[in-house]
Amino acid sequence: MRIRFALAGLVAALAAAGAVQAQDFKPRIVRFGYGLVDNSNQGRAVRVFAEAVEKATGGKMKIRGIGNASLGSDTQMQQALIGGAQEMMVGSTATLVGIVPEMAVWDTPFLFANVKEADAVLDGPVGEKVKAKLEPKGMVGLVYWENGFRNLTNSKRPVNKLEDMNDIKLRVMQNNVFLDSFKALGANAVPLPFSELFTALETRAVDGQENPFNTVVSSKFYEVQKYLTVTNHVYSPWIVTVSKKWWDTLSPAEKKVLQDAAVKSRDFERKDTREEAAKALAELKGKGMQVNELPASEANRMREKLVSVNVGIAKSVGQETWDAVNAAVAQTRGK
Ligand code: TK8
Repeated sequence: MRIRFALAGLVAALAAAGAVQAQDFKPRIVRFGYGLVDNSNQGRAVRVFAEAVEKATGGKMKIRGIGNASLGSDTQMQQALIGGAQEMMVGSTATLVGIVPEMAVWDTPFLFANVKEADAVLDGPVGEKVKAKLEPKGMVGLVYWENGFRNLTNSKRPVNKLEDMNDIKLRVMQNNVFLDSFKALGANAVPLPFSELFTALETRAVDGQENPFNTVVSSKFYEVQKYLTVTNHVYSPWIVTVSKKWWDTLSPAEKKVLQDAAVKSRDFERKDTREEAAKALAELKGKGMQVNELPASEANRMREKLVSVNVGIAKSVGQETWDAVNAAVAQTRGK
C-alpha cells in the first residue's frame, strides 16, 4: 500500500516537472479558424488564447488565428478538423448538430434566463457530457464560449407582434431546431452558413437574421438591416474544438497548455462579450437602427409558439440529455 502511494507521488511529481520542460513542446503551427471578423469578440479571445499558449510553450507552439471564415464555414472547418487538415476552430454548437445530435439541446428557446445559468450548466457535468460526445466523432471540445442571447433584425418592417413575422425571409443557422422554431413563428426560414449572411442581407436574398447584438455590431449588419427587435429568444454558446487526429499527436504537457489557455480565453471572452453587449444597443441606435422591445403579451405569444418545438428537441437529443439539462437549469434556479 505504502509503496503504491509513494509511486503515485513520484509519478505526479515527474508529471508536474515535465509540464514545465521545454523539450515537451515541439515547434508547431496551429491554425485556429473562426467565422467572425478579427475585430470581434471571437477574434479578441482567439488572440488571448494565442498569447497564453505561446507564453506557456516559450514560443514553440504558435497559434495562427484565421477569422472571417477564411478557412471555411463552421461546417467546413469541422470536416477539416475531423480529417486532420486543420487543428482548431471556434464556432456555434448549433452547426455541430449534424455530427453530435445532443448539441441541439443548447438551441432550446428560452432555456437559460440569464448568463449565470448558462455558465453553470455549460461548465457543469451535463455541459461536459455533451461536449465529450465530440471525441468519438473526431473532435475534442475544450471549452464553451459565449455567443450570447439572440435577437432579431430585418429590413422589412418593425416586428411588434407575432403576425409581423409572416413572410419575413429569415436566415437561420443550419440546424433543424432553428428552422422549426422560426417556421413556428410564421417566418420563411432559410438555412444559410454565417459566411454568406452579409451578402445575402445586402442583396436582399433574405430579409433578416437573428444573432446577438455583438455580432450585429462586429459584422456591420446595421449597414444592411433597419429594424432590431429585442427578443432574447435563445442563448447560443460557441465551442472551442480541436482535431482529435492532431490532439492525439500532442504530449500531455502540450494538451495541458491548450486546456489551460482555453479556460483563460473563455473567462476573458465571456467578460468581453458581456461588456460589449451592454454597450451595443446604444451603438446600433447611433448607427441608425430602429430598435423595439416586444410588448410582453406578444413576447408571450412568440414564446408559446417556440416552446412547441421542445418536444422535437427532446426527441432528437434523447430524453436522458433533455432531462439532465433541464434538471441542471432547475438546480441553478434553486440556488
Ligand atoms: C460564426 C457563427 C455565428 C452564429 C451564426 O461562425 O451562424 O449565426 O451565431 O456566430 O457561428
